[in-house]
Amino acid sequence: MGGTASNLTRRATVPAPNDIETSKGGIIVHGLVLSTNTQRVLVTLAEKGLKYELKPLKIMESEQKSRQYVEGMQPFGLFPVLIDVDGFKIYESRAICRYLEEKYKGKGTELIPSKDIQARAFFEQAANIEAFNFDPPANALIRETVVKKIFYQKEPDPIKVAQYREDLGSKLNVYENILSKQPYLAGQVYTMADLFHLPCAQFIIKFGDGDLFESRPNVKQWWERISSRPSWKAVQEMK
Ligand SMILES: N[C@@H](CCC(=O)N[C@@H](CS)C(=O)NCC(=O)O)C(=O)O
Repeated sequence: MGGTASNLTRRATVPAPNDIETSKGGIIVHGLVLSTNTQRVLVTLAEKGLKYELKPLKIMESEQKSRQYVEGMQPFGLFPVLIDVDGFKIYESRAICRYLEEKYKGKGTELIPSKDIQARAFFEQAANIEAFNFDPPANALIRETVVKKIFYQKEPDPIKVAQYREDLGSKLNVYENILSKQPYLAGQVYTMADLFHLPCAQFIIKFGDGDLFESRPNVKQWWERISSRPSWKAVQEMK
């Protein structure tokens, strides 16, 4: 679920920021299990073996657009937001994931190479591939095929769907080439760059455009490799 065009001027009755933020000393995620950006954080927490509490937002009441939330949690009125055990608060899903990796380095899977400078550079390259090549057309396709239908009860525009499929397909052609030479986007090992793809790719597959992945053998194998990890299965089971 990408950002929706909720009415920014609508104000909901929500708990005061202190109530929203209250932590019993554990990690708190404010978000929704069906949100792509929340799932990105949840799968990172699973890979790191970290316990947390997911506090669902009342989106039907536009809680994320309330003044309390915008002022105290996320200035753009979006989610997820993570509050760490010491009260440290951070938003933007990819930034949250990177923070968790740095903060809990010794725990669970190492998701960002830290010792080898070239491996780290290849990770950054792969993370940028996801952010600037995969995410824009993937999100556009999800907005047209999923968000429009579920949140606005409107049928997808077939011309737009065809355009977004073509945009994403042309990027996945490059993925196909990269993944013919290495099993993961950054090289030989699974990294956070692969993980970042999981939520949007899963939505695209689930809502009828899985052929974009299936029809490219190396992309298909990569998808099977990254989506069969217990961390992602655990997030899927939360729905
Ligand atoms: N770049 C942000 C995007 C956050 C975002 O768009 N979140 C969506 C949920 S997946 C949201 O808050 N939608 C509610 C709205 O637009 O009001 C991130 O990665 O955290």
